[in-house]
This record gives sequence, structure tokens and C-alpha cells, in this order.
Amino acid sequence: MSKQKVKVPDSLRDVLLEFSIAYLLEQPGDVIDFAVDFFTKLQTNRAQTGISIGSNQKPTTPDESIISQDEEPVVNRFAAGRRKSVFAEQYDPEEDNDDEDNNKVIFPKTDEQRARLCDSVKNILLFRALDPEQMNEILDAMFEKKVRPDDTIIRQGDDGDNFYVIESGIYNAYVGEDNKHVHTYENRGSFGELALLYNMPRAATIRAVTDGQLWALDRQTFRRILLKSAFRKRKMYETLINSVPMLKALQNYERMNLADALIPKVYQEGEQIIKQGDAADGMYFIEEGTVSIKIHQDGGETEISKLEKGQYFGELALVTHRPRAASAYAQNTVKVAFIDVEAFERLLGPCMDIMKRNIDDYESQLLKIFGSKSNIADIR
Ligand code: 1OR
Ligand code: 1OR
Repeated sequence: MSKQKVKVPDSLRDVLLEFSIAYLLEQPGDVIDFAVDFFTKLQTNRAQTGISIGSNQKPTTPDESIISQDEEPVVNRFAAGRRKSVFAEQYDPEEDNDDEDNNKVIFPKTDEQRARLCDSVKNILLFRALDPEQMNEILDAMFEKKVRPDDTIIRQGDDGDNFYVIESGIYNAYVGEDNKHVHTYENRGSFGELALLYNMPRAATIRAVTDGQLWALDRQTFRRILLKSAFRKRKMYETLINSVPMLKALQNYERMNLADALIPKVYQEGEQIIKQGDAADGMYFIEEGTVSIKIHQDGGETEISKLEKGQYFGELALVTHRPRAASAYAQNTVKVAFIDVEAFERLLGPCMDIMKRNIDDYESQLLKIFGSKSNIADIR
């Protein structure tokens, strides 16, 4: 029998790739439910726009959450020049056994270099889930890379080699064939994690705008040490993030960064979480339990609100740059996810309008509870 060569149509490859990426980014659990939803949206989108993935026109994505609201949809953002199918090399972190100690990579560093590196990695969200030993291994393996203006550090569609932490310099991220500018990094942060985490082609191009200094971490060390903890953390916070209505304003990519940033905290019954009048260091999302919000009044404390799973608190002081307006107590065992002020400012910008609207509600609730004669209006 003669062997027939089957040609895989570009449109099929594109649509499957888009689907796989959306699935890997979202990690929804049930692949069939997700597929039904994905392809239904795709069909609706096509009916509305007449554009589909795989056509020569600029397509729209079925999942708008990957796209920022104020920007035009950019698809094939993960696709230009790709070489590898996402299916080809899927990764299940649970099946990985971490026994590759003999593969440790060490780039010796002077004290001065190590101090600069430690400073640069201080706020890297992905590193938050690491224990000190893992952190040391990562620091050992990182190596310096100097860049000049216009140097391309990452090219969209390439395979992932390194993860980069910024010590200094300004860098732009571009996406799509028309090189749409989607993000600017200024002297801090990191990039290049997506291709390494999800085993997919580079999702964006990163170019230096100024002279800069980067710290690079090779793919193998990144995957060996960071993969499990990053996946686990993203999985752990997926349900919480999806259950907070305000966070729907975030794109998928932003939600992943948020999951990396959240810090779990547990409070026992009666414990104080926030003290009225204190300076604010972050805000809280409730995962479990009941939080009682109280304010000082007439020499005592009056409960003004009870908050439950899916709700948040501690945002007011961060938004208004004022001291804490109320105290918060755990009414039973309370599990929260905490985000510090630096990550709050970096990641929750897209939710700011919603938060401000909800804060306006406090004002009207305040009037309802205490009436216009209240002398506590200065809590704001
Ligand atoms: P990477 O390994 O795919 C390119 O290589 C890097 O650019 C990527 O990891 C991220 O670290 C970074 N979407 C995807 N990747 C982005 C984005 C981004 N911005 C920076 N990177 N978007 C911009 C979100 C503000 C979404 C664009 C549709
Ligand atoms: P924060 O950073 O000021 C205390 O720390 C938190 O309590 C505050 O952010 C809000 O997240 C939360 N007025 C002020 N803060 C409130 C209120 C509130 N409710 C919850 N918080 N009011 C209650 C409305 C039902 C207005 C009446 C005083």
C-alpha cells in the first residue's frame, strides 16, 4: 500500500495551538468542558467578526480575558514563527521527580555580585514559594548578562532558553506580527517565565530600550526548582481568584502573576488582622472563615461589617494612602491570601475602578449605619 502524506492544514494547527495554550494558561481541570466553552466562544466570535484563527486576517481570541481591555485584541501572540507544538512536550509537574542534584549549575560570584543579585530578586513573585535552600540554588545558577539599547533578549516564537531577572534598564514587550507594544519593564521585575513553565514558544518579544543589566537562569534549573512550586501555587489560588468578582477585571496573564504574589496567612478566632489607625502594608482576600470589621466609637468598638469567603478587605488604606479606617478580627479560623502593597500597586491596577466604586459604597453605608450626626466621618 502506498503511503499517503497527510498535510496538516495551517488553520487546524493554529486552532489547536490556541486551544492548548488557553487550556495550559487557565488550567481549568476539565478539558472537555473547557473545550466546549472555548470553541463556542470562538464560533460566536467568528460569527460577529468574520475573522477566525488561522485566517490571514488578524484574528480575535475567543478568550478575551487574555487581552487587556484598553488594547486591541492581539492573537497569534504566542504563535509567530513557532517551531514546537504545545502537545509535543507537555509537562506534568506532579510526575517530575526532583532527583537531579548532580545537574546543579553554579556560577561563582563575588560578594558584590551576590549582593546585587539578592537585591534584584527580592521582589520576584515567582520566587516567593521557594524555601531558602531552593533560593540559594537559584542564586548560584544565575549569571550576569549585560545588554545594549535595541538588543533583542527574547524573540516571540523561539524556544525558551533562560528566565531573566532585571537588575537595571528599561525593556519593552511586543506581541504579534505587527509588534504591538504591550508592556514596559522599568529597572525591576522579570520576564521569560511562560515558555519555560508551559513548554511553549516565547509569547512575546523583549527588547532593551536602554543599557541594562540582567540576571539569567537556565531553563533546566528553572524547571527543576521552580516548576512544581509555581504550578502548585497557581493551582492553589485559581479557585480563590476566580471566586472574587473584582478580579474578573484581570487578564489571564495578570491572574497568574497575582497567584504568584499571594501569601497565605491563617488567623485564629479572636485574633486581630488589621488595627485601625495603623499604616497599611497590604490587603487581604478571604479564602475561608468570617472576618469582623469594627471601628472605634464612643470609647468602644462597633461592628460595621462581616466579610466572608470571596470578599476582600484592607484595600481602602492602600487606595486612599491613609491609615487603616477600621480594625479587622478573625471571627473563627480565617484563611486569607495577602498581597503586599508593592505587588498591589503593580498587579491590581485594572481593578482600581471597581475598588473605588465599592469604597464609595462604604460612604453611603456609613451614613445608613450612623446617620449624618455621626462623628466618625473622619475615618476616611
Ligand atoms: P515568555 O517565556 O513567553 C516572553 O517570553 C515574555 O514576555 C513572557 O514569557 C512574559 O514573561 C513576558 N503576554 C505574555 N507574555 C508577556 C506579556 C503578555 N507581557 C510580558 N510578557 N501580555 C501583556 C500583559 C501586560 C499579554 C499580551 C496579549
Ligand atoms: P483599610 O485598609 O482601611 C480596614 O482597613 C478595612 O475594613 C478597610 O480597608 C476596608 O477594607 C474594610 N468603612 C471602612 N472600611 C471598611 C468598611 C467601612 N467596611 C469594610 N471595611 N464601612 C462599612 C460598610 C458596610 C463604612 C462604615 C464605617
